[in-house]
Amino acid sequence: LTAAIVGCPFSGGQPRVGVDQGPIHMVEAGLVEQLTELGWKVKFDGHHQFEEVNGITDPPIGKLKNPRLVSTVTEAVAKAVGGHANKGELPVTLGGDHSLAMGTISGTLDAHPDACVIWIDAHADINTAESTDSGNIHGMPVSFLLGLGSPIPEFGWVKPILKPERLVYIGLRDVDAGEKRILKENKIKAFSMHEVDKYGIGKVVEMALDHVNPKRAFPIHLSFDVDALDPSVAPSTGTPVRGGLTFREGHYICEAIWETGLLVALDLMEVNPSLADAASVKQTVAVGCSLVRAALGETLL
Ligand code: DIR
Ligand code: MN
Ligand code: MN
Ligand code: MN
Repeated sequence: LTAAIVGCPFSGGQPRVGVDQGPIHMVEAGLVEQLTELGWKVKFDGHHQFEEVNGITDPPIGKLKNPRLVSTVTEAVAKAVGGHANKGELPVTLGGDHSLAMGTISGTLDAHPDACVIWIDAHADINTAESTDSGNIHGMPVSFLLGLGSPIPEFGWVKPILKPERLVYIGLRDVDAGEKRILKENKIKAFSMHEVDKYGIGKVVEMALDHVNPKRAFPIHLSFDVDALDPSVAPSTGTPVRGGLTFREGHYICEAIWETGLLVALDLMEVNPSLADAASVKQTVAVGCSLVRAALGETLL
């Protein structure tokens, strides 16, 4: 089994500097060695270099900030992830902000057209060009993948091939009014922190899988935004929201998806080592690595 680390030092989908350092910190913390230790053959050919796209003239399109930069970078990520997935390798994409998932999920669906997406996040990241308040594209990748909102020519490469019934959320607690409407209109299944409290994480993951993958036959893309975790567990992230998943709840999700035997791609996003004090940064980077290990089969016993 081969895991391919796709390091994406990119922050253009949101305004806070430093999230581009997330992947560098996770690799420096020993992630490659840790996965090797688990029995994986690990491919890591260095972090992706996006500087060729810096310096392009990139005024907003409508409210969207850095649209050409985000489009160029995510298209490159789609090719990288798709290339690894098409070779039967398991791409592990380290972010970087969550706009990158436009690329990672496009790459996964290129290799596995029937894949489903499990999106772990405090946020739904499903704003459209019309509904966004912030204009930050990391709050929008899901709408592009679903083909919602008016098409933007600069993002013409994104094939809107994700189906609403192949997507499920866990961990939501900061969803914009416009996003709530979009979720309802498209009948997208979401388990917020309210459902995690009500049913417990074990039942929630089972219900999420029953919805998105009823026969346990579809490949799974797991996109994990570290801000799904409570800020006391993962403080170094750009948009922390209190009342999040515990350390164990986050790990349980990763372990349960690994147990299905269906995981084909993993994203670990929004680790920002420039936010919070050194101890918090170390803790957040360590938790990020630990979630990746849990999703790649680090068993408890
Ligand atoms: C908000 C925040 N819904 C937005 N989104 C975040 O900007 O669209 N996503 N923080 O990770
Ligand atoms: Mn590569
Ligand atoms: Mn996110
Ligand atoms: Mn988030």
